[in-house]
Amino acid sequence: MRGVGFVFVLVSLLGAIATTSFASTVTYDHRALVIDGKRRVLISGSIHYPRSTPDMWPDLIQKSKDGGLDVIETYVFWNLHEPVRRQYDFKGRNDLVKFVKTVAEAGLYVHLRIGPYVCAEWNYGGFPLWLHFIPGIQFRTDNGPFKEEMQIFTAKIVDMMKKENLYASQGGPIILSQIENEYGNIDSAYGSAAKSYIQWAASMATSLDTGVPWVMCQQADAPDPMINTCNGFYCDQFTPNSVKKPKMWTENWTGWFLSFGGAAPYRPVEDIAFAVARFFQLGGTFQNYYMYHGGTNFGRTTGGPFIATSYDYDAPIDEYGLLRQPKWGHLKDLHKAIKLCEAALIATDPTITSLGTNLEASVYKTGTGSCAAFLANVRTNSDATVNFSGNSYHLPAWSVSILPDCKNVALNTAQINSMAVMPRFMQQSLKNDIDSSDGFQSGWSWVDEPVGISKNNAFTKLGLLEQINVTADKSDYLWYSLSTEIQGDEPFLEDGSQTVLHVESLGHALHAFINGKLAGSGTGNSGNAKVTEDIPVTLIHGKNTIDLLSLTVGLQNYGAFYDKQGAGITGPVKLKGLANGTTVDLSSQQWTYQVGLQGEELGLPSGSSSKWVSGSTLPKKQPLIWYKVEANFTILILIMNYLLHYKVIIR
Ligand SMILES: *[C@@H]1O[C@H](CO)[C@@H](O)[C@H](O)[C@H]1NC(C)=O
Ligand SMILES: *[C@@H]1O[C@H](CO)[C@@H](O)[C@H](O)[C@H]1NC(C)=O
Ligand SMILES: *[C@@H]1O[C@H](CO)[C@@H](O)[C@H](O)[C@H]1NC(C)=O
Ligand SMILES: *[C@@H]1O[C@H](CO)[C@@H](O)[C@H](O)[C@H]1NC(C)=O
Ligand SMILES: CC(=O)N[C@H]1CO[C@H](CO)[C@@H](O)[C@@H]1O
Repeated sequence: MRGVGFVFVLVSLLGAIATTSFASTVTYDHRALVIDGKRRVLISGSIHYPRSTPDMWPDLIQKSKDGGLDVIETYVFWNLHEPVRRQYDFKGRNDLVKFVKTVAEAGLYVHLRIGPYVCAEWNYGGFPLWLHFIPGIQFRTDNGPFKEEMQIFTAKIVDMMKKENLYASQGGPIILSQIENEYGNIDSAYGSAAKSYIQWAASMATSLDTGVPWVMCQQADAPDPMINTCNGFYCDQFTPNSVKKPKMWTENWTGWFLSFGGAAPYRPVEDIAFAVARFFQLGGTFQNYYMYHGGTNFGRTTGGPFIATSYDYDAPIDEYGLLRQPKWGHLKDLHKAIKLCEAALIATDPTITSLGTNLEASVYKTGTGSCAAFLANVRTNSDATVNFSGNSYHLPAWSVSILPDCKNVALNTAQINSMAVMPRFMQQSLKNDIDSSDGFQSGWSWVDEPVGISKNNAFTKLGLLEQINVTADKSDYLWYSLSTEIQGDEPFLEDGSQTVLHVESLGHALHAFINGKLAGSGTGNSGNAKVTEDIPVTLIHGKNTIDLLSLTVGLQNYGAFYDKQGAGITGPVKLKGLANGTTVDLSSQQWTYQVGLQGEELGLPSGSSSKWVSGSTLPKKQPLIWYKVEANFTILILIMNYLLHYKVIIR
């Protein structure tokens, strides 16, 4: 009888754990995160909720679980949730609570990286634009107005999670939270205020009393009890700043982000698997893939300058939610092999011995008989055969073999067993559609955009204005317009050289129109947003109109004082080589400004306007025009200006 009763109690306890509650305590020690008194080896992956749709979440999370993940990591995106000061949005793709609950339903843990600075190749690093307009504010330093706003938002998110009982301390899935983000990479630029800011951030976060540990990534001086963690392509050599803290890798880049004009990034799975295995070989116990699913930068959320709409990241789950093979499968096999070592990994530090030049063995051996070993060949181009515990093992170059029983190889990171199934994509080149002389795919429609000032919100001002200050990022577009009187009637000099319009801009792209006609364009790039152009122009006798259209292509998201980089045509703007041999500086003249385009006012980007025109001949070589096509999966594409600038809006 007693026996039966005992079994019954056990079963019902397990049932309760599986369906409702995760944990009660999360702490850490030198070896690992400790969940309910037990050290854990945890594999984590990043999925950012606004980079997919709520419909996709359950499938993405299930595929993560099937791939062997224990934890889903996400940033929290301040500018999505508080687009206007004290007006919050948690609906649709912004429904953070729903996302966390979806992860919980799959039985996985959550690492909630609140930041609220996130970088993340996200517009303005996640900060709402209104922050920029708070008098006296200085971002990410010991500054009163900034700290106040950062605290209000961080507390708002923590309270929201607490109300829904989502922290592990309340039986929920969240086992970790992050405050700030990679500040250690740039903090020297902020002088001594950086130190007091990080102290403040640590104690502010601690005071929110989440009941679970906080981390600061890339922050060597993270104050206790913050765990400092490593981000990078390799983190095996990393050690935390205290022997009381575990070795954790919070961003392992599975690939990289795509920039406009750049090649699609690719990181071979053999290399990621090697890096992960090395990390566990040298004492790591928590590892996160950045990204496990990258997804899409919808609307105008992409950071910049010039970060692409796709955030695929060459991740194990591709932008569309399909498994990327053999990446996903090989990492799944790797996770299985690592989990077979868990008992030994959490029990002790490794004993590391050399097996030859650039050949290394780590052994985790416990008093109770568990033994796991990792054998590494760190040579980049020569295989090796090593003797380990009396047996011989072949190690391909740049690989790790995992031996969960110190004898049999469960996996070698360079040997892929998982089947490669590549999905086939149908390519449809939109540029070809427009360029081809004989027709185009059916379904296109278009709307003309006027050149120069056309809206009644235009205003005039002496001199050239910085763009973000003027647009507050309500639009990517700002018109700078000017009328100038030319006396001579011959724009060419005697030596045959032509008058040029010299334009200098902080970025990110510009188009110059003279008397309504496109005269020239210029773009910066992801490394240097600035544009300096000398555009040959033909002026007429009398009044000439100069219309400069300046474009932002994703606001800067990274670097010290990134918020102060600015954009737009700040000058000088000059007419050089006029017929009378002079140069005229137009910079401090009276300019007329217009924020945004008429097409935006008409709601063209949402696709709902009735202004769209269609026909069998697509207009070409117009100065400015919006084009739209809707495919089966409702993609709306707006293309302007001979495809010099385009955006994809997926609804
Ligand atoms: C490994 O051990 C065998 C004998 O067991 C020996 O013949 C061989 O030379 C050793 N190899 C290396 C690389 O030490
Ligand atoms: C933005 O405008 C404010 C005044 O409204 C000015 O103090 C500041 O210098 C401007 N910033 C830039 C980058 O031009
Ligand atoms: C040269 O021509 C420009 C444009 O017509 C005019 O603004 C400027 O005053 C002229 N300068 C001289 C020295 O004639
Ligand atoms: C759109 O879907 C229909 C029916 O599902 C299919 O016949 C057609 O080929 C699809 N068109 C494209 C461009 O994929
Ligand atoms: C230190 C560093 O370069 N960190 C980068 C890690 O990867 C993320 C995502 O690509 C970037 O946002 C960080 O800047």
